[in-house]
Amino acid sequence: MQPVVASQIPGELRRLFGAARRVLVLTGAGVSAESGVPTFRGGGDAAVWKGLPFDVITSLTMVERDLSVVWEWFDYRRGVLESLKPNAAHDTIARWQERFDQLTLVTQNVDGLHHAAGSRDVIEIHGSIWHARCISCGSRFEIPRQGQRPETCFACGDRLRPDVVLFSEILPAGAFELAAQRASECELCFVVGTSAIVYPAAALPEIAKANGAYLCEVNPERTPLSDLCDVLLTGKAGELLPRLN
Ligand code: BJW
Repeated sequence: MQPVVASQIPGELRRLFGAARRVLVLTGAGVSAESGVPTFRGGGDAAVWKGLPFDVITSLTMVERDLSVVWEWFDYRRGVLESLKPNAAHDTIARWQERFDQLTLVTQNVDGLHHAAGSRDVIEIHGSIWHARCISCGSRFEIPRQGQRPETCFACGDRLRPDVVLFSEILPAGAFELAAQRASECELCFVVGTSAIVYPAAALPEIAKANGAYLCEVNPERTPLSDLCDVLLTGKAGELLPRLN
């Protein structure tokens, strides 16, 4: 069946939103676009990260070949993020955790803005720009908002890299498994601000749908997932999500 395309909240979605107990939200770069965070691939008039193509710089090859260039890129991005704040989409999703028996928030974003908005237990399936990880022993360290980032591992002394998931790398232990479990249990699934081309993240709404969930995409543009959805809310997340409350 073709999805309903809407820029206002359709009655069926409003009814399900009122009745649902288990809800999963998958977010991507578009949810942070209205905070001023550039996206990776554009869409919805969002700004795009500039510089080296991100899939070159965020590659395992680059980590192995020139870790200092990779750090330069992530230091720059943390610098951009320092002054940015959560927007109405982050705030709305954070409030939903009080509304539903089980609200699972899975984000592909590494920017920490869901935490900043007050969301708890966020499943960060692509890691966090605010953490570093040892290339040898895997120990993780928080990067302070102010001051120096740690250069070497406090546990074994080896070099640190950004604790983010690059192409061809596996996701943080247990993160996808938990997200997939919650996707298979949810009644309502929101897919917000993602181009839905990066797997396995993009498989989560597919799992939800296969297990009977109602699927709602929130995006100014269509994605490869759109045809699977029950409703497409066409527009900006920060404008549309608050209308559900
Ligand atoms: C708005 C808006 C507004 C604008 N409101 N919306 C199965 C099939 C095919 C391929 C694979 C597969 N399994 C694995 C792969 C390989 C690969 C993959 O998926 N490749 C595809 C590109 C083809 N996946 C992996 O390698 C993953 N690892 C893995 O699977 O390990 C096991 C394995 C290994 C080897 C072989 C097989 C299996 C790891 C993926 C890691 C992704 N990493 C990155 C970088 C993170 C670090 C960093 O930040 O630099 O994650 S890539 C980049 O893309 C980043 C993002 O999280 C991710 C997704 O991007 P996102 O969030 O969707 O952003 P955009 O920019 O693409 O889209 C923005 C959207 O917002 C647009 O739609 C706009 O319209 C919209 N928008 N304004 C709402 N206001």
